[in-house]
Amino acid sequence: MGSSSFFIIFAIAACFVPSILAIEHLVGDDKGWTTNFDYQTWAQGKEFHVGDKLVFNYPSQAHSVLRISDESSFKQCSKPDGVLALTSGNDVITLATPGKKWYICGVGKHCEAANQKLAITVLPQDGSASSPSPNSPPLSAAARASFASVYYGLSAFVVVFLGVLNMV
Ligand SMILES: [Cu+2]
Repeated sequence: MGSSSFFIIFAIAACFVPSILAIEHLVGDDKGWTTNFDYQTWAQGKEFHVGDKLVFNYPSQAHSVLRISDESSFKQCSKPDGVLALTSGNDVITLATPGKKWYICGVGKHCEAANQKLAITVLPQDGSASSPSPNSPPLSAAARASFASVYYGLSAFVVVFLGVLNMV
C-alpha cells in the first residue's frame, strides 16, 4: 500500500511537469481582460511562443474574447460573422501557430471606445535564437530544453518504477 500510493502521487506529479514547458500569459496581469487598459504596452517586451497560453480573466457576461483573423478587422473592431466568442470569464487560448494574432472584446463598444483589444506576435517554439530580443525572455530556449529533458527523464523513471512494482 505504501509503495503504491507513493507511485500514484509520483505519477500525478509527473503529469503536471509539462505545464512548466509552456508559459501562461495572464492577459493584463492583475487587471485581467478589461476596458481602458493598454494591452499593446502590456504585450511589449513579452515573448509569445507556440505552445504558450493566453489566459483572459474577467467577470463572465461583462466581456468576451473574439479571435480576429485579419489586421484590418482588428483595427476597425469589426466582428466577422462566424467568429467564435469565448465567454467563460476564464478563457484559455493555446497559441498553436506562429504569426500575428488579434483578439478583441465583442461586448458593446469595448473595442472601439475603450481599447479592449490585443495584438501579439507568436514566435516559433524554439524561435528565440532567430529573433534576438534586447529584453531577456522569461524562459530561454535552453531552459525549455532542460525542462523537456527532465520531464522525459521522469517519465522514463515512472515506466521503470512501474515495471519494478509489477515484478514484486
Ligand atoms: Cu469588454
